[in-house]
Amino acid sequence: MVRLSTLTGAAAAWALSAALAFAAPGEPGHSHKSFAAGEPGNPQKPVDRTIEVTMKETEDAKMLFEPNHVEIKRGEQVRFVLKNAGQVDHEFMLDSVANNAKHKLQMEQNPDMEHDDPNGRRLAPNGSNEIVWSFTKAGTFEVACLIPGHYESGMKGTVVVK
Ligand SMILES: [Cu+2]
Repeated sequence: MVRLSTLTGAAAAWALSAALAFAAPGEPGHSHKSFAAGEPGNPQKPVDRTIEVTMKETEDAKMLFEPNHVEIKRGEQVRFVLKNAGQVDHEFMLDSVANNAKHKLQMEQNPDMEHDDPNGRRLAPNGSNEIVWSFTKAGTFEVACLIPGHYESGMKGTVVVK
């Protein structure tokens, strides 16, 4: 009985060290990215609202989102239906002002950077796409186009979650 438990203990210790060895740094783990403005929507659940957002340039050389201000109740799941009515690519990035500012700097250094973020879409002219987003957090967030020069030309909007 005593010998058996000793053996079992040794085997358990070996198994534990082996497990630790396999979990050593460098193992490609998947991290759960967290988002400032809530979280990616759940396609199994119905959406509470659909909001159409048009991206375009204007004749006086501005670029914008229409609408550029939306108010949402915390807990709502929203479908953003995005349309690029302009003549150049545009993006829709939903994030905190701080995260968009950081991301914008990265885009300035690497204008061709491709991203496939659940909180953003890039649309070619005449393109359309959508994002279903769950607004789980209250706060004031930002929608921005981070293609160099576009934000400065007016491509930003606010999303207030109450
Ligand atoms: Cu743009």
